[in-house]
Amino acid sequence: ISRSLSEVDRAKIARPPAENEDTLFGKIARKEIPANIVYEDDKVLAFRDISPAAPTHILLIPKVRDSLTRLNQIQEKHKDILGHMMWAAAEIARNEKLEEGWRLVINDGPLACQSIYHLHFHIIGGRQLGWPPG
Ligand code: D5M
Repeated sequence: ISRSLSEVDRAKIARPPAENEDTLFGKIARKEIPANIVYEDDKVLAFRDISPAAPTHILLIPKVRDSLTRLNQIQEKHKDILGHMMWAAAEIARNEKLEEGWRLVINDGPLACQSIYHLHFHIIGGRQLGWPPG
């Protein structure tokens, strides 16, 4: 894909992969490629975003994708892991001392600029954030 395309244009082109198609975050979850990990338990992994949008920018993923490509695709069987991810996000924000304010973001699908189809929460904070987002 041409480098001259804007980030938005590239995100529009990106389409969800097939169920069995691996992603970068699958490789990070299996420790096949390095990441700056800030939190881990048996179900989830959190690491610093390689291209931070704020002083704190952490990505939180389920270790096993199990058809969790994007929020739009969640099923009833995912309720436990999604609840665990919400709890872990708050725990990470507390660890990062973001009590003055922070944001939890899920970019769901092409128009929201989702670029990696392994569900991930963005934990963003450490500065005054603007609203509405772009
Ligand atoms: O967000 C995908 C995010 O993933 C985006 O903020 C960049 C980040 N990213 C991409 N590659 C890496 C690696 N290797 N480590 C850490 N962070 C990474 P989305 O919501 O899909 O647009």
